Parts: sequence; structure tokens; C-alpha cells
Amino acid sequence: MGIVERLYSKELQSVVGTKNKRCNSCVLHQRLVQKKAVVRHNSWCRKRNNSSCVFYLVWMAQHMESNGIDKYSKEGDGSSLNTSRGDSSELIQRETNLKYGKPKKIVVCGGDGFCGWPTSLFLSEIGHQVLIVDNLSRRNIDNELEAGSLTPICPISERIDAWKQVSGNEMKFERLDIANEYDRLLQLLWREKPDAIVHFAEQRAAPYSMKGSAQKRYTVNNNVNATHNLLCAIVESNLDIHLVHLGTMGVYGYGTSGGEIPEGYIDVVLPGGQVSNILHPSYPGSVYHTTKCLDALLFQFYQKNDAIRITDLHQGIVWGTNTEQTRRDERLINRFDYDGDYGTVLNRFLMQAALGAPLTVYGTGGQTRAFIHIQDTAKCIALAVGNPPNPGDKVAIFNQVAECHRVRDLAKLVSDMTQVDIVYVSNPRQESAENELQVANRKFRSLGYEPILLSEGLLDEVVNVAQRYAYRCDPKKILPASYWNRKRKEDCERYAKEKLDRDTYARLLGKVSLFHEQQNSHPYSSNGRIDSLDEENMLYVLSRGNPETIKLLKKTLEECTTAANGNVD
Ligand code: NAD
Ligand code: USQ
Repeated sequence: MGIVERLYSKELQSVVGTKNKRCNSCVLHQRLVQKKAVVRHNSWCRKRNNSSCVFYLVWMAQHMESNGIDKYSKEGDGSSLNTSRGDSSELIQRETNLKYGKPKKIVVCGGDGFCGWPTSLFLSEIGHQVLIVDNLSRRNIDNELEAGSLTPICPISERIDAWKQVSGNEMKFERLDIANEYDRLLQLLWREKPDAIVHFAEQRAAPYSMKGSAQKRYTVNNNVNATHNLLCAIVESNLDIHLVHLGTMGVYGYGTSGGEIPEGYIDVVLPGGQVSNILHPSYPGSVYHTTKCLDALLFQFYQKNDAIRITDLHQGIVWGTNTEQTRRDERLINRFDYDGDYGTVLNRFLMQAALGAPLTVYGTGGQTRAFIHIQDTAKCIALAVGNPPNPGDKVAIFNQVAECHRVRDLAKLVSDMTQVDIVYVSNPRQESAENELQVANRKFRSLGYEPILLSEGLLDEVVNVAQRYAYRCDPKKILPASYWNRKRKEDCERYAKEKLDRDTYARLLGKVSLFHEQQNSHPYSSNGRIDSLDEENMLYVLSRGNPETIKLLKKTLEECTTAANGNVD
């Protein structure tokens, strides 16, 4: 039986499962929408990490061919294949429970944000009951900065409805400012009695926190009060709630440890010779990072005084946009910040590459930082929720990172991949020009964390996110807009005048207006046209550049389309 027959075969469908899992980014799907064969296609459509559904099926068919279904079902990722073996959902739930713990009731504070949204979906997917609490302040800051997500994010109620439609799972949402509405927060805890709170609800951009006095004061007031209110409310509620907080690698400072950064605590010899295990000294690099250090002291105190169970996750820079869950429907898409204040370095480089604009390395690019993919953020948090410290244990601190890279090396990686130039601009930040960084992440590793690495997903991000939505970019928002101090501001302004005035940069990016013009004929726009370049790129990504696989995928795509045409009513 050929691959296409296999795609249609009952045998394969029963292995894959016939749930209506729809994949909007699949090339075949787009073609079938045109041919109105979408309903039929839906039943085969099954998405996998970086692939579009049809390719997953092709890959699986090949795999079945060479290994046989039995062998595959032992070696595969299990979750979809076990579906054919009768009592699958129970089995999957049991496996999930083993890895992530029993289903719990979880309040996700900041669940409308970049990390919070995909994490909420993941927690819901693996069986937890999720209530999102958010004051939507991040969306207001978009308005204040006149910048927005590169990806078109839906209002929170639409997001939640869409999730219910695609997963059948219900999530709740409450608009609440946890820094300023203490009484409502306490009422919510009494009413919902959650097992855990995941706390993302802080102002998280270092440049925004350095913009001016108003932003500095807002960041301190918002972040410290949000954390303190949660701790107070947990104590006053008299409930045993596990608090999982998103902290940052930046609390350690960069290059100050003199070796591998341990997970939160460090052994020291005190004057007098006594040995002690203390919180790693803080050495923050911005007002934002300082608030995370203050959070850490609040955690230490409340754990000591009230025996609250607390996990503090020192997370590196998050890259990527979508996760297995957000890819399921366009309405679930995650935000992608690219502007000078909120855009983080790698996502900015990806967007700049997609526009063909030079990559903005600050200073020498010798800054080394830790990175983690957004899908792994969600998984690590689920692991943290499933493995709370015991009452009375000191604050559990995990380094939530996958790998470390120097900024200029990242720029080179992206530049080699996309042939865009690199420009070394004056650094708006007061930070070490060069630093080493080695980070321990053994705790998550011991819980089964297998990180997604840059090498696996970068090109997919450029093609499927940055290029796809490049037409929404406002080029004037790309250059840095906040400075750490007067001297940095003057240096940057002088540099800009001499070497890189903003107008020139904006003109350089004049092609964005071209993207705007092309918007209607964009491959993923409503008229459903497929652009051949995009298809080529996608094939390249999916095959990881293997010419033989590209050939095979092209042939299969042709065959599938012909076969589907034959099946249109
Ligand atoms: P984000 O700004 O996209 O999301 C934060 C969310 O919290 C927003 O939806 C915002 O509206 C909400 N919020 C802020 N203050 C609130 C308040 N007082 N009450 C209720 N809701 C409030 O940020 P993000 O990138 O998702 O980051 C989430 C957390 O993870 C932050 O604490 C950040 O420090 C941490 N973190 C992020 C990264 C990263 O690269 N994005 C890396 C390490 C750590
Ligand atoms: N950088 C460039 N070019 C750019 C943007 C940034 O060279 O166009 C450099 C910066 O100078 C800095 C590094 O890249 O040295 C990282 O900057 P970033 O904006 O990606 O990250 P940062 O400001 O540290 O903050 C981000 C998140 C924050 C989180 C932190 C994790 O916004 O919420 O806490 O990453 S960490 O850096 O590990 O502390």
C-alpha cells in the first residue's frame, strides 16, 4: 500500500485517532479549504510539535512501513498511538499523572501574558482545573507604548471560548489587579480553594522598568505588592496553597558567581569559619530585576514565618511563540513582542531577520544569557506544580533554563540562517560588556525535563511566525527606546546621529509597507492562496533540509491533493 492509501486507510486513522484535531497552518489544510474538502481532512489532521499534520502522517506511515505498528507503538511518544488500544484515555491520564502529578485546581495569575497563556493551556490540557486571573495591564501597556504583539492576539474571552471548542476543557477568567485589590483576591481564594497559584503577574520588561520615574515606580509598586498580596492572602485564607513564582536568572547577576550558578542557594564560609547555606547573593541589573530579588526575600520570610510552600523558578529568556496547544487554532495564538522595550533578544532577531533588517546587537554582544523555549516554560511549571516542597521545607528554587549563549553568537546563528546583516549598536543598558555564564539545571532534569534547543526550532519560528506576521510590524518600534542612565542615553543618541539615525533605519525597513500591500495575497490570509516560497520554506523546515525528504514530501503533497480533489463532493 502506498503512502497516500495509507493516509486514507482505516488502519492508519484508527492508529492516529479520529478526533477532529484541526491544524490551521497545514499546507494541505489550506488547499483543502479551497476545495471545500476540509471536513474530510479534519479527521486525518493530527499535529505534532514542529510539523504540520499531513507530514506527521506521512512520517508515521513511513515509520509504520519500516517498523510495523507494534514496534512503533512501543517506541513512539505514546499519547496518540495508544488511542488505538482501547482504554487509551485512562492510560494517558495515568502516564500524565505520573509525570505531572494528580489533577489540581490552579489559579494562574498573569495568565493572559506571553508565558501565562500557553502555560494555562498546557495545565488545562493535562487535566488541571485552571482559573486565569489577570488585570490586562500588559494590553494597556501596548496602548501606552503604541506597540503591539506581532501576532494578532484575541481578547481573553475569545481565547477561552476557542480553547473550549478545540479541547472541550473549560477555563475560567477573572479580571483582578492582585497588586491593588487585596480583598477581592482573598475572597477569590476562599471561594475557589485552589491547590496551587502560579504567579506570572508582574511587569516583566527590564527596559520598560528603566524608561523613567513613572515606569520605575510602577514596576516596584506593582511587582512587590502583587507578590506580597499573594503571600498575605495565602496566610489569611488559612489554606494550604502551593505558590509557584516566575523569577529570573537575572537575580544572580552575570559573571558574579565565579563558576556554575547553583539553584538558588550557595555554601559560604562566614567570618569565624562557620559554614552556611544561604540564598545566592542578588546582583540585579535593572529595576525590574531588583523587584525579583525583593520577591525572593519576601518568599524567604513567609516560608520561615508561616511555612508556606513556595517554589521560585529562576527562568532564563523565553524564546519562541507557540506551543502544541496554541497552534491548534488561530484564536489561541500567543503574543510575540518585538519592540525595543518588551521584545526579548532572540525573538527580536527572528523578527528582524524575517524583515531582512540588520540584527541589533547591543555593545559588543559579549553578554551571555540563558534561554528556554516557551513550550518548555509550560512543561517546567507543570512539573513544579506536581512536585511541591513539603510544608516547612525552605523555598524550592529551580533554574528554569535550557542552554546559554552569547548575544553575538545568537546573532551569527540567525544571520547565517537567513543571510541578514548584523549591526553593533551603542548599548542602552548599563551592563557588563562581556560575561561568562554556566547554569545548573539538574533539578528539572531529574524530574524528566528534556529541553527544546535553539537548533531545533529557530527556522520554524522565522518561517511560521516572524515571516508570516511581518506585515504587522511597526519598524519605528524596533530600535531601543529606554536607557539605563543619562550617559547611556547620550551615547546612544550620539551613535544614532553619527551612524544609524532612526529615519535611515525606518527607511531600511520601508519594505514593511510592502508587506502591508502584500497582506491580501499573503499565503495565510483569508483568500487562502499558497505562496510557493512559503511552501518551500515549510518543506525545508519539516525535512530539516534533507533533499530526499523534501522530494518525498513534495510528491506526497501532490498525491494527497490529487486524491483529495477526487474526493470533493
Ligand atoms: P507578560 O507581561 O506578557 O505577562 C504578565 C501578565 O501579568 C500580563 O498579562 C499582565 O496583564 C498581568 N499582570 C501584571 N500585573 C498584574 C497585576 N497586578 N494583577 C493582575 N495581573 C497582572 O510577561 P511574561 O513574559 O508572560 O512574563 C511572566 C512572568 O515570567 C513575569 O513575572 C516575568 O518576570 C517572568 N519571566 C519572563 C521571561 C520572558 O522571557 N518573558 C523570562 C523569565 C521570567
Ligand atoms: N540585547 C541585544 N539586542 C537587542 C535586545 C537585547 O543585544 O535587540 C541584549 C541586551 O543588552 C541583554 C540581552 O540581549 O544583554 C538580553 O536582553 P533581553 O531583553 O532579551 O532580556 P532581559 O532584559 O534580561 O529580560 C528578559 C525578560 C525578563 C526575564 C529575563 C530573564 O524580559 O522578564 O526576567 O529575560 S534573564 O535575562 O535571564 O534574567
